[in-house]
Amino acid sequence: MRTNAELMRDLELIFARIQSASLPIYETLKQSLGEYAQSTNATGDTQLKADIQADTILQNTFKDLRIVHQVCSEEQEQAIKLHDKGIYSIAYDPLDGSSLMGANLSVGSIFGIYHGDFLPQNLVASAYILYGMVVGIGFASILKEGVDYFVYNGKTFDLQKCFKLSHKGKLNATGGTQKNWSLSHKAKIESLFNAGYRLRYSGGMVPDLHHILVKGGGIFSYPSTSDAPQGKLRMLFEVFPFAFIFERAGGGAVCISENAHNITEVKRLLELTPKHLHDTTPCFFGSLEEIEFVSK
Ligand code: AHM
Ligand code: MG
Repeated sequence: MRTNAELMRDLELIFARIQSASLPIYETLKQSLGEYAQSTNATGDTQLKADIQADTILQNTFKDLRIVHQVCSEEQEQAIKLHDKGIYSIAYDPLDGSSLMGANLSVGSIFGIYHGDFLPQNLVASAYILYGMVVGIGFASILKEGVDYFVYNGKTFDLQKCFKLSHKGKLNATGGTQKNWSLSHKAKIESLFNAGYRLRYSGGMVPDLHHILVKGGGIFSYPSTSDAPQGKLRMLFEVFPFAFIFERAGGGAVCISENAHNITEVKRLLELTPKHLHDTTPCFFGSLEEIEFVSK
């Protein structure tokens, strides 16, 4: 195992690479019109040209970093081995929510940094890049509580805030096709709205979860539905990194399994074991009060 000083140095190296990759990806987005390519990715989604460009930028970003053993991308079928003696595995979604680009909405990149193999217990840090009016980066690690948020000022990334969630928030970001929700999920969401929660859902996981972090609380859900019992969001590329980030911010992150009427099991997302790189899971991220409420 690494000492804290060694881990800090390694994470600084990886974070510097993420920062520098964010700028060419942002440039790519500014030149792209949300144009589709002729290809599909490992999950069968039609790719945008920008998905492929962002993926290539990130592959090149980590390629010569000797501490990285392997990387794996939402856009690739298999993990890519980089350095035999490397000790970290990095999983990333190069451009999450890319179908929103045509509508000129914000999109993001998501990173999970594992010491060893791609298992949630091995996560040592997570990051997301948000491409909006400015480029912002959230970063959390096992070395520190809270989620540091950096904003690019045209020259450097300045630390703007350390996000910590309140026990309870006001936002409700609800994903999935509503007609396919379970009755119990429908009832929970309705009672949150009846209690005064406001709907905030752009359809981009990065801006939607970032919004909750900025406002200090609330809940984001992408549940099990009758058409997608295992949800939509991928464990390695989207769910585990944000579960880690929400826990570091003092909130919770759970998987709720349910049948048409009732909850059958509630588990911490970071205790799940993926069988395949592209496995998905129902997921709930939020402040502790809301997570407790939806878990009952
Ligand atoms: P993507 O990786 O194909 O872009 O899909 C992920 C996105 C998330 O950003 C978002 O939370 C979710 O899919 C939205 O799905 P839906 O349109 O079903 O609400
Ligand atoms: Mg994605």
